[in-house]
Amino acid sequence: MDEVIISKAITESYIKDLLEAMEVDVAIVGAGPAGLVAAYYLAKEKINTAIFERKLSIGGGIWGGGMMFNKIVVQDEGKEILDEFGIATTKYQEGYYVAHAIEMASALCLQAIKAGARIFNLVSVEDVVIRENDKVSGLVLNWSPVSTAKLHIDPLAIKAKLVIDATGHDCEVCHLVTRKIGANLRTPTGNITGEKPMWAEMAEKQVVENTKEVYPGLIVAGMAASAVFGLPRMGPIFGGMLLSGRRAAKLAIELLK
Ligand code: 48F
Repeated sequence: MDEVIISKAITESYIKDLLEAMEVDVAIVGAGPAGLVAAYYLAKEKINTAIFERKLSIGGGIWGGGMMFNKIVVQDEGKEILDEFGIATTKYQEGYYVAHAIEMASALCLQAIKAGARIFNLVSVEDVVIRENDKVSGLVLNWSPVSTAKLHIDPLAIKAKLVIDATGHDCEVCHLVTRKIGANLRTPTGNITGEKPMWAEMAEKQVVENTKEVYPGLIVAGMAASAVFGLPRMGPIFGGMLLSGRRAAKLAIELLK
């Protein structure tokens, strides 16, 4: 065993992946359920897709289920997506199915990778790249520990034909765009409206309907869509996140044409 060969294998293969992600069709920010599902459906259609995730672990809010009970609930439409990913569900009662949060996080991640999406963990998106007509055209990246340690280190950038903000409740990419460009988002107020209190049924329906291109080059998915469009939150039912991710992928494919 040669330690240097091991080290070269890691660095060379990582750099190859990173170079291939520097000009992508779709860059997804956040590897929660919405981002992972979007990545899977895009990569399955041979769309060059990369996800950038701030944390060490992939899966966002899946792992803790509801209040750390590591189970999640989906409705009929959500179950169809879990079936496609090979995730087991048990029927609780008509229209309500339970899945294991850890199985779900692992399987979404595995299937996104197997479909061909590249996932970069420990990478934070700290800015967007803007081109003609203020179109979002890429991302500015840095290692997550750089901001944690408050290090003064410049980032790197990638180009993307489309960006999906799947950063959850914080809708970080949309915040960057409104703060830095003073942008008019395609929301009723032109701004980030802010999430409303819980109403599961309404929230699940509306999050899918509001998975949209919210700014030129920028699609919003999952809880980020709820926050941007001022929708109610849904709590630990996850069908809306899965369906929103699938819709974001479909929309991206249409826009790329
Ligand atoms: O929060 P998250 O799971 O978002 P989601 O896919 O799903 C929401 C549900 O988990 C749950 C819910 C369902 O009922 O309400 O909350 O909409 O995943 C978002 C991911 O984005 C990462 C963050 O670490 C998390 O894993 N993230 C956030 N900001 C950045 C980021 C950033 N600037 N750069 C990279 N990753």
